[in-house]
Amino acid sequence: MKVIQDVVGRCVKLGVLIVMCSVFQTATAAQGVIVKNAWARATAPGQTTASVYMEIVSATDTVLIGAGSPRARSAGIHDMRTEGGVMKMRAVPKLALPAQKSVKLAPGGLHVMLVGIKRPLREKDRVPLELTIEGAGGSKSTVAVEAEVRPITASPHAH
Ligand SMILES: [Cu+2]
Repeated sequence: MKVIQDVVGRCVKLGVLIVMCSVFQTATAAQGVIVKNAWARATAPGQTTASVYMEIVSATDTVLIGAGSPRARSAGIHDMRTEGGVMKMRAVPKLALPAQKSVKLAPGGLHVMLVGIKRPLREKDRVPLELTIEGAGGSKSTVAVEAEVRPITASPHAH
């Protein structure tokens, strides 16, 4: 009898474990957003803003609707355009992430702007970021990203 109870107990525990695992898997799959090569340039003394670049691939059609970082007072998505020979930066409240397409945030274009940096970004620092993603039906999720800080002179292709 004791043996049977143990077996039943184990099965129940195993069942619970399987249910928990599948819940986690669904959460990951529903999000399905992969961020690669996140980086920022080291900041100069007194500089209070910084741009973060990365490559985002979403498994399904989603929208990037916001960003945040504990290293900055606020963060947002920006785009840079040349209008009449002048570089202009504008806020992008919603950035579409079409399914399976690689969306590149790179110098001279899209970037995550950190505003009000609390301490300078130093080479080899890892800057934590949270991206807010809106999926189908308005479901929101966050993706944690770590941006690697590269030398202040780093070009887009530097590694
Ligand atoms: Cu900007």
